[in-house]
Amino acid sequence: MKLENRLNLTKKIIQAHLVEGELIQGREIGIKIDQTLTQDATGTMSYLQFEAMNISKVQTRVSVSYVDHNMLQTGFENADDHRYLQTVAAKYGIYFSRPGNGICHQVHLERFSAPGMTLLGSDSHTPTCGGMGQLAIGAGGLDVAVAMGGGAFFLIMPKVLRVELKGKLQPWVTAKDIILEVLRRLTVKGGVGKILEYSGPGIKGLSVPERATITNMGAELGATTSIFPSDENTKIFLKAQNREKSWVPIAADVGATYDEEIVIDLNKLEPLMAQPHSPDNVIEVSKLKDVPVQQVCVGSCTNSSYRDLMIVSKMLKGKHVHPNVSMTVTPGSKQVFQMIADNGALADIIASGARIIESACGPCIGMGQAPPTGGVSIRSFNRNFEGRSGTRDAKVYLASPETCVMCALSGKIEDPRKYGKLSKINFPEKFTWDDTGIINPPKNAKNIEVLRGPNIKPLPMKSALNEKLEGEVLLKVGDNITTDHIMPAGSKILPLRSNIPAISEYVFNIIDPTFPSRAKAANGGFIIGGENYGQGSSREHAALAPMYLGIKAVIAKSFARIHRDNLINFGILPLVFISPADYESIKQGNKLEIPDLKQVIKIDHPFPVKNVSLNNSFQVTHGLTTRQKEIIMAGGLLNFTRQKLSPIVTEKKSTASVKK
Ligand code: MIC
Ligand code: SF4
Repeated sequence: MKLENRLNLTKKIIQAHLVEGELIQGREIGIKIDQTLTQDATGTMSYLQFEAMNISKVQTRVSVSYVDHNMLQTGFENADDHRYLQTVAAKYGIYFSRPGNGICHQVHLERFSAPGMTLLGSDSHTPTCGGMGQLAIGAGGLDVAVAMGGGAFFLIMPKVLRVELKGKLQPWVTAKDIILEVLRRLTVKGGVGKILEYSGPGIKGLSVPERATITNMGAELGATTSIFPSDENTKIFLKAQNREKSWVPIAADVGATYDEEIVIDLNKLEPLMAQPHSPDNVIEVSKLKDVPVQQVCVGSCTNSSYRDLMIVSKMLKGKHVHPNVSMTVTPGSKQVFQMIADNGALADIIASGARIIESACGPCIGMGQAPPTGGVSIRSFNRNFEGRSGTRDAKVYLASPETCVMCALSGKIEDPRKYGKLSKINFPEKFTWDDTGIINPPKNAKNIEVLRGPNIKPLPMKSALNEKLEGEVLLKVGDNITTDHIMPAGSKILPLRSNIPAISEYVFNIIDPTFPSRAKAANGGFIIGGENYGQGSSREHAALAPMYLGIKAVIAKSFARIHRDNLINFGILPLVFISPADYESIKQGNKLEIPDLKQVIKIDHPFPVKNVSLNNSFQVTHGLTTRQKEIIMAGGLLNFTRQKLSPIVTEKKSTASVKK
C-alpha cells in the first residue's frame, strides 16, 4: 500500500462514514451516524427536539434511550419523564432501557456497541464505547436529535494523537491508572480538538471493559473521543456477550501516521489518584500519607463492570469497611448486578458493611450520597469538580476500584499494593445476558400515545439574529469553568431538566445565585470566560437555560468542544479574545456592543467589540464554519434543521435489533 494511503484507525472509520468535507485536520466534516444513545437527563430535551422535527421514525441503525441519571423519585417529575421517554421511544422506533437496567455507557458497551461503527450520544462519556473499537462521540441533545432524524454530525476534523502503551501493568496497577497518567500529562484541556488512538504491545493485556475505563475518561481531557482497535480481546468480549456476529477486526494500517504521539511504559506506572478538584490533579497514591477518609464510592460509567465489582468483592471478602467510612457500591448494569448476585460476590460485599445502590449514576451526579461537611470521598468515578458531589466543601479524589477498597478498609488514603496477595479472578466465558430490561419498539406504533407530565414544558425557541448585539457583562469567570458550574445537577435541580423556565433559576448557582434574576432584569447580556470555558458534561441545558435568560454571547479565552457546539446550537455566539490582556480589562457590569452583527458573522477575520463603559474596544473572533454561521443566523440548530430537513421520512423500517 502506498504510504499516503495508509490510514490510522480514526481516519478509517471517519472515511467510511464521511458525507461532507475532506479528511483535512482543522476543516469541518460531516459524518453519518449509525447508532445514537440518550440518557434521561439530556434525553427528554433531545426527544422534544426530535418531535419538533416532524419525522415519523428514527433513521439510524440503532437508537437507544436509557434511564440512569434521574432515578430518585422524590416527586412526580422524574417518574413522568421516564414515562414520556418510554412512550416516545415506542412511537419513534427507539429501544428503551428501563430504569434499573444500568448506566447507559456500561449497557451500551455490553449489548449494542459494535466495532467500526459510529455512535453519537447525548452524554460526554459516550466515548466509553471506544473501548470496543467504535467511534463514539458525545454531543448535545439537539445534535443527537438531528442524527436520529438522519442528519449528519458535523465536527472539525480533529488531530489524531497516538498513545502507545508498552510493557505490562504491575500488580495493583490498573486501567484507571493509565488514564490518570494520560490526564496528568495532557491536562483537562490537552485533548481538545484531538482523538486519542491507543495502540502498542501494552493493549493486549487490556480487556474491553478495561479499555472502556480509559476511553471513558478521555472526556476529562476534553478530547473528541478515544479509541482502541478491535482485536482478539474484542472478539472474546463480544462472544461472551453472545454478540460475536458484531465483531469485525479493525486497526490502523501498518505505517499509518499521526499528528502527535505519546508513549506510556506500563511497567513504570504506579497506583495514582486525582486530587480535588480536577481530574488532572494527579499524584501517586503512595505520596498521600495520613489522609483520613469518610466516604468511598465504587461505581459510575468509568469503573462498575463485572471485572471491577469482582475485584471489590474479593478484596472485601471476610473483612469490614472501616467504622469511620461509609462505602457505597454500584453495579454498572443489571447484567453485572445479576452476575455478582448469582455467584455470591454480592453477599461478600454486603457482609463487609458496604451499602449497595441500584444500577445508575447515583452519587456521581449528586443523586444522593453527598459526603459529610469537609469530608474526604474516594471515588472510582471520572469527575471531582467542586460541589458536584452535593457537598460544596467535600474533597473528592478519583482512583481505581482497588485503591478505593484499600481506603475503605484502612479508613485513610492507602496504597493498594499494601493489601498483599489477591486470589485470581476468573472472568466469565459467558456473561448472563438478559435483555428484558430493554424494551424493543413495536412494529406498529400508530396507536402509541406519547405521555407528557406537567413538568414537561414546551421547548423555548429563539428568533433569528438581531442587527445589533448589546448588553451588560453579567458575569466574569476564570479558567476551566465546568458545565457543573454553569448548570448544576444534583437531586434538587436534575428533575427540572424538562422544564427550562424552572431550571434556569439555577444557572451559575454555585458561583453567583443572583445571576438569573440579574440576567432577566437586564434583558440578557454577555458572559466573560477564561480558558476551556464549559468543560465537562454535554448538558445542553448549560446553553439552553442561559439562552432562556437572554444571554447573547460568551466571550472567552477558549472553549470546550461540546459546550461551544451547544452554544451555537442555541444561537449564542461563542467569541474568543484575540489578546488575553483584554480579558483582564473587562469588568462585570460593563456595557458591550457589537453593531452590524450580521456583517461581522459573515467575515472570518477578527472584529471589534465596543466596551461602551470603558470607552474603548477590543478584538474578538468567532471561528464559525459556514454551516455554523447559518445556524447562528437562523437563531439555532432547530430552526436551521427545520428549514433543511423535509418531513419526508415516514414508515421506513428501522434495521435496529438487539443482538440476542
Ligand atoms: C455528567 O457526567 O456530568 C453527566 C450528567 O452524565 C452529563 C450529562 C448531563 O448533564 O445530563 C455528561 O457527562 O454529559
Ligand atoms: Fe452517569 Fe457519572 Fe457517567 Fe455522567 S459520568 S454518565 S453522571 S455515571
